[in-house]
Amino acid sequence: MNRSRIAGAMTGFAVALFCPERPALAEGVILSITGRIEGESARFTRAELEAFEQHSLQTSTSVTDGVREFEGFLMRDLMAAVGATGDSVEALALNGYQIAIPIADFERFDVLGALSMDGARLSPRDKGPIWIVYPRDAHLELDDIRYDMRWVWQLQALDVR
Ligand SMILES: Nc1nc2c(c(=O)[nH]1)N[C@H]1C(S)=C(S)[C@@H](COP(=O)(O)O)O[C@H]1N2
Ligand SMILES: [Mo]
Repeated sequence: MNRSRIAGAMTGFAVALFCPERPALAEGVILSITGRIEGESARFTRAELEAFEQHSLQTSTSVTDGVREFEGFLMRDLMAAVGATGDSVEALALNGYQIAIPIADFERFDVLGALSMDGARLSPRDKGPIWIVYPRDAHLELDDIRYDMRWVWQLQALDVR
């Protein structure tokens, strides 16, 4: 082994030693899914989430003015992709907000994992990178505080239960 090989090996060792893998911070990953799915966990980059069929919906929200257009993947497609078998998902946001959402919501309604609003990417400063958005204006029953609570913005992780 020459010097640079040895140096390279030592750097790799140091990185492995001092930077243990933290799933939520793995490079480019914006969403981690755990719990009752196929495999231990699933991680998605923005590009991987954009590779799902993209859907858009227009709705008013409880936190913005007027009607907005959201675009992203269907939560039901995400559940299918990870092989979710549970009854609910515990959604966790970057700000620590956490709430259980019945998976049945994703079957009954076209609930989006929205990645953009009005054509602009959602950033962590502005409800991004992922905002769970319900088609509220299309279903009277969704205009309800119980559903408003499930509009998790800054979504970071889902645990299927
Ligand atoms: N990340 C995150 N998402 C969240 C919340 C929150 O605090 N953090 N509040 C929830 C609640 S309780 C409701 S009613 C709606 C609207 O929240 P707001 O009325 O506090 O603006 O967003 C939901 N999504
Ligand atoms: Mo709320």
